[in-house]
Amino acid sequence: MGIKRHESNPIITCEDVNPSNEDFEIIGVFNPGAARYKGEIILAMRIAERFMDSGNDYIKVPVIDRQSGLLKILNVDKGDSRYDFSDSRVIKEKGSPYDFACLTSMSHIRLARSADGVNFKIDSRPFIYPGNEYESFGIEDPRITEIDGSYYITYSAVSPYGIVTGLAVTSDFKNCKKLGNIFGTENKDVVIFPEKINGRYFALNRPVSKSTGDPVIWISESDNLLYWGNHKVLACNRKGFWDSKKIGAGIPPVKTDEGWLELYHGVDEREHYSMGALLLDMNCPSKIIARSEKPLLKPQEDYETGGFFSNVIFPCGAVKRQKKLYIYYGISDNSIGLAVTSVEDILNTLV
Ligand code: MAN
Repeated sequence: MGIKRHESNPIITCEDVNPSNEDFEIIGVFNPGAARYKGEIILAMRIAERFMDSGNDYIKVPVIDRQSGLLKILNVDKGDSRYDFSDSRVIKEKGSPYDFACLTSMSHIRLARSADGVNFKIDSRPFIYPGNEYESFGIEDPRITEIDGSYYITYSAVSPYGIVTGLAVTSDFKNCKKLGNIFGTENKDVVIFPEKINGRYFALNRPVSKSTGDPVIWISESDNLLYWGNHKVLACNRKGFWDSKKIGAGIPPVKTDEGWLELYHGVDEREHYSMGALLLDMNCPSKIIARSEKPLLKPQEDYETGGFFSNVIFPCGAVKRQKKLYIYYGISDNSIGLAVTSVEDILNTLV
């Protein structure tokens, strides 16, 4: 059967979502974590918003004030030659060693619910909103792992301190509790395995070294989901392949008869994001058994090669439904796509 994009793709777009604030417009609904809850499929989606433009001279950047926790506007003069506006996602300061001075939008996490995994009803209010000083530029890219009836949500928290990974937990998808930062700066793309292995929890994560080394996937262990250690490199980028520049974990690993299946994103030299798979040893997940030589999904449809930041396939969640695997992926920082396959079909592609 292979892997098939759903005919209704993109299944969720900006038009389907109402802004969290009357001064905002939605510029992206993407990179969703996924879970099964009481017979429904739930998506935790990243919603990116910006102030509606009121003039041509300034970019009104939304930020959360680090002291008060309230929303405020940072006005950045479009004519200010100190800044570089060439990347739609960020504003850079020319000559600065940092990747960005601030973002052009602010993200929060919103839920969508569905009985069939295709048609979703979207909550009108945010589920997790940026609030503390580590989240002042927004919170992004949620992944959900169910462990013993609790749903743990990891997300990237962005602020002038850098990007860290926060953890939140819910048991009913109504109330949610933030548990703090589980990985420090610069670390994101954190996915937690759904059960203990040899008595310990495991998580994949993606630190970015500023000294030397490319962004690659690490694996870490914990006794309690809050404190992580025994960090090891799991998988590296591969020169000459579709994942040559950087890689990051995508969905929380899925248990299969042959080991743990991880769907991850890889970026090539053109800055195109594609999806591929890793198969990890069941009892020793720091050991790779097999890996995709070619991407399982690469940007090719019109809606994938356009968008806010084009050519991005960014999986963050998958659920099993009627022997199929429903994979939810962010499309070009703009909308949500669904790809349907089976675990067996993916395993058959791995070498
Ligand atoms: C980074 C993150 C993601 C985003 C991609 C593509 O990896 O910011 O949220 O989807 O870049 O822009």
